[in-house]
Amino acid sequence: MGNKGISVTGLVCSVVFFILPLHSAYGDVSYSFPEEMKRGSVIGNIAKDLGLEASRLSARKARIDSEGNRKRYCDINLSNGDLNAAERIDRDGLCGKKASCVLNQELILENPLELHRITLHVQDINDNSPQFNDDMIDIEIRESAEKGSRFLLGEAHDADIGKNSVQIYTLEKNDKFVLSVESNNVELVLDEKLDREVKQDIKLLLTAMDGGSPKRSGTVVIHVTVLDANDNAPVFNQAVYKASLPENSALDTVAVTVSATDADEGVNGEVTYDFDHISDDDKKIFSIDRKGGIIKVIGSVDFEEVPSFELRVKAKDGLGLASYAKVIIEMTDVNDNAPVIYLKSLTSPIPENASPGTEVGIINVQDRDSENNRQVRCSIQQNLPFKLVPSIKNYYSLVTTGELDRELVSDYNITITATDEGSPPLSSSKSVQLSVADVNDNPPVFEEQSYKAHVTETNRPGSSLCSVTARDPDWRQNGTVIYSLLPGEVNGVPVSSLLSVNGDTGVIHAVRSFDYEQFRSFKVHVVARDNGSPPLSSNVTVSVFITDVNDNSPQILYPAPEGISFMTELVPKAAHGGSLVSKVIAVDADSGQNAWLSYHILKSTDPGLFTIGLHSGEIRTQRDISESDSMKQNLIVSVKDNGQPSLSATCTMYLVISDNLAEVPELKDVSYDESNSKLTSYLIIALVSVSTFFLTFIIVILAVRFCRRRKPRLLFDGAVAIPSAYLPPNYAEVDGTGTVRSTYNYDAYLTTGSRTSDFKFLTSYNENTLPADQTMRKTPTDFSEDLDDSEGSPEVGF
Ligand SMILES: *[C@@H]1O[C@H](CO)[C@@H](O)[C@H](O)[C@H]1NC(C)=O
Ligand SMILES: *[C@@H]1O[C@H](CO)[C@@H](O)[C@H](O)[C@H]1NC(C)=O
Ligand SMILES: *[C@@H]1O[C@H](CO)[C@@H](O)[C@H](O)[C@H]1NC(C)=O
Ligand SMILES: CC(=O)N[C@H]1CO[C@H](CO)[C@@H](O)[C@@H]1O
Repeated sequence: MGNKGISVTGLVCSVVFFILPLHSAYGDVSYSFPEEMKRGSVIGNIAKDLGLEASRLSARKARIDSEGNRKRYCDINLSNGDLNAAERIDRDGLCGKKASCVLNQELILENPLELHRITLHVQDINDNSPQFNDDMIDIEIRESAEKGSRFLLGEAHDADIGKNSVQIYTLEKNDKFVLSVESNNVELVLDEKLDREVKQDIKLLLTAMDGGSPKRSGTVVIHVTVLDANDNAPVFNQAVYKASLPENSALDTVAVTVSATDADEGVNGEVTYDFDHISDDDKKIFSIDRKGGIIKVIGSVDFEEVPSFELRVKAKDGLGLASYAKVIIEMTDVNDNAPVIYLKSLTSPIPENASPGTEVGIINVQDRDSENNRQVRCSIQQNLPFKLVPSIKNYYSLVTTGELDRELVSDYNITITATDEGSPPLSSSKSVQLSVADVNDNPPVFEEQSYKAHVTETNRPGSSLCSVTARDPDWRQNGTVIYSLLPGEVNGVPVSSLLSVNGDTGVIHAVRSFDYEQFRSFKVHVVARDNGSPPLSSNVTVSVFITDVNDNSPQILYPAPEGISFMTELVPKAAHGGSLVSKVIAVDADSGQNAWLSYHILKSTDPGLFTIGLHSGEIRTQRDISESDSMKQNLIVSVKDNGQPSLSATCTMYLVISDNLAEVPELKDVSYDESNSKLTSYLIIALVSVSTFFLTFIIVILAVRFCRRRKPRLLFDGAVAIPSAYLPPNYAEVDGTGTVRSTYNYDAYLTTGSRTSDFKFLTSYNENTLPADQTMRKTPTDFSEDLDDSEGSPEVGF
């Protein structure tokens, strides 16, 4: 075998690729040549290489043979000794992955038979590209695969060998995978977690490249399918849901709909909703639809109770991944609360003299709604002297706007109306009762401007003359009227001794009998005073007119009554008939008819001689005086007034028919007893002295009483002071103005300070009392008669 030759020519072959004959000392030759030479290509000249004569080759029947029955790869050109490629020689097919591909051929020569071994070294050329088994590599990777996971890929094949075989793999650039090639294991390594939801299919181009020149490559598509894992929790489309819901919304009103999506597939992506940690209260108000995420109202929602709700909702997928969102439901206010009025304070009653602007009450208004719905306006009805003044916040002061007058309106019903500004507005009202307290602001007012009373004289003391009435519209004691007389004097007489007024009823009584002849009318002032503090009063004039009664007998002034003086009239003897002889002069204290006097001769010595003028009282002769007429003529003349019944007086007229008084010796017969007259004078003087003494005594007593602090109340401030202590028990107290302060009867029956004295002082008030001068002119008999009269009038009580 030509092993040595091969080794010798090995270097040559590597340097000069083309055919080189390998000489062998013993006639072996080897050739090295690339595969895939065209048929007929000259491999080498074997004749030359073996030192044979080319011309003789044919003769020697040179031929190429192969060992055994193997294929013959080359032929010999007998004409020139070239060795030609008998057919295409594919190294890859003949030798596969063998590192050297050697074909053994033999050259056979005859004449002489010679056998030469020919070794053919077939060299590889890069005639094959790397090739993958399939066009596409399908890989399924679960998205939950961890980083670094490896996935084996099939390797690429290249029929060539050595550096013409697959040298490098390259992976299309991507961010998920890298390639790992270790000892022919080509692996896909996960470099970053997959997310099916981002990219479900990934296609990558894998290229295998050989090291030939030029390089050849083959590719395959790696199809990565990312399988789902429940790696996605549901995701709400809002982190916070805000909704507003009017309060009092009907049941089943949708408040808000939450929505979450889950990127996963199938059961991994099925989202259900629920509340998360919800209070029991809220649970009664809201429900959530598990599938739809619709939050509905199932209870009553009241803004005033809960103005807003904050709920957490949970969205969960089939395998339990959950996420959460917040739901804020703001209630919107509806004007469903009417304002409420609270009366915080009230000054009632309020005095009627409260000045305008006085605060009488404080009102507070509250509305549970909010915003405009709680803006409240307050008002009271018109035409009241009150108004509401807004104060701090929702407080109002109720103040007066005008003068109050309890006598006009004593109670007010103030209706306070509060209205809010909602739409529609709600309102409520409250009525406040306010009463007005009385103030003594009205004086009593008499019903008439003045009063007139008519009373006949000699009236009974105590009889009522008239009554006055005054009204006072004030309340209780402020309107209680008390009547009294205004102190004063009438002709020097205190009015209290004339009249008294019943303090309660206003009935005016006569205190004593009036004497028309003393005064015909008088005026008093009656005061009506209320009981307020301070009291108010007014007064009215009461005119008392006294009407005359025939209580006075005619009084004969001339001739003077018998006993005081003795008078005679001289009638001249020569008097003719009709001549005026004398005149009876009489007066009557009464008036009118009661004082219209008529004169009559009751009795005469000679009835035919004298007449008297019926109304003139003139005594005239009826005829001429004759000698036969008696010298002394007495006439008893009666003087009558015209009252009903009439009163009369008589007198005796002594007439002497004579021309000379001296001629009347019988005059002594008719003259009164001188001593008797003197006795009468003494009697008068004595009486006057006693009276004077008595009066003085009384005045002294009075003075003493006044000096002692006037302690005992005086019954009258008039002429007589009587300590009330001495009054009988049922005698009423009489104040200084003569007012009887009770309904007790008042008795004019009065005594002096000493009860032991029986002297009835009534005469002081008796109508028979005359002025002192008149008294002086009275005869003792008159006086005693007067006393008798008074004794005889016991009906002084009334
Ligand atoms: C005031 O209102 C009350 C009840 O509303 C009623 O009884 C009373 O008579 C009213 N008074 C006046 C003066 O209107
Ligand atoms: C009477 O008026 C006075 C104020 O002048 C008042 O203080 C008093 O309360 C009133 N009396 C009554 C009963 O109203
Ligand atoms: C009586 O009334 C008049 C007015 O009516 C008044 O001027 C006078 O002062 C009053 N007198 C008394 C004492 O009250
Ligand atoms: C069969 C064959 O190739 N014959 C060739 C041998 O060589 C001569 C001359 O060099 C050629 O002319 C022939 O064609």
